Amino acid sequence: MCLLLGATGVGKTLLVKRLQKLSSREGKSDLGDPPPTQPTVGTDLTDIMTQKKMTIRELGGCMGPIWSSYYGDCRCVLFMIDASDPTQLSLSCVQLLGLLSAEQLVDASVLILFNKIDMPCYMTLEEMKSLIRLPDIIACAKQCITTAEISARDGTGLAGVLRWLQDTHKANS
Ligand SMILES: Nc1nc2c(ncn2[C@@H]2O[C@H](COP(=O)(O)OP(=O)(O)O)[C@@H](O)[C@H]2O)c(=O)[nH]1
Ligand SMILES: [Mg+2]
Repeated sequence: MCLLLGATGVGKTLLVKRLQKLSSREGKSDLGDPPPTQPTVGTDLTDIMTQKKMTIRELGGCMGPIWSSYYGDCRCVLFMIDASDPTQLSLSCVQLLGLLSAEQLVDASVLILFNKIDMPCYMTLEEMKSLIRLPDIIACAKQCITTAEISARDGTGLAGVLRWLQDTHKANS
């Protein structure tokens, strides 16, 4: 089970829809218009078919206080940050520190996704790294942490996310 976490509206639901489409079309890159998404109330499960079936559980952003009740058998975490919203960055940083310090997630692999880089005024990876002191966070964390810049809207970086999921899945099974 892979958890997909992040504040409300960062693009989690759109990402899983895109990954689902991408994995079922094997390499054809035209994703088409972004499908509409509804704010996730509670939690959504999505199966992604690659060589093996993978289940991604999205937890709605408003469930932040009880995310930890889902950490039990989780070896893989996607944590999403909205790169176009400076006002949400401090919340995301606190959420990230919280999950990295969770006892149950010490063995998990973590992929931090900076989404919405198609927006005209997005923060670059370098800017966000220095704003939340990401190198220090990564150095202190017990988990193996990877970062990626993506756009769930236009598809930038999504093939890399799929590859990371496959590799992590293989390593854990
Ligand atoms: N411009 C842009 N909009 C996005 C991107 N990803 C998601 N969105 C939009 O952000 C809004 C919230 O997306 P949603 O997937 O419901 O966010 P969630 O609350 O994290 O599940 C929707 O209107 C999406 O179309 C992106 O990469 N770029
Ligand atoms: Mg959602």
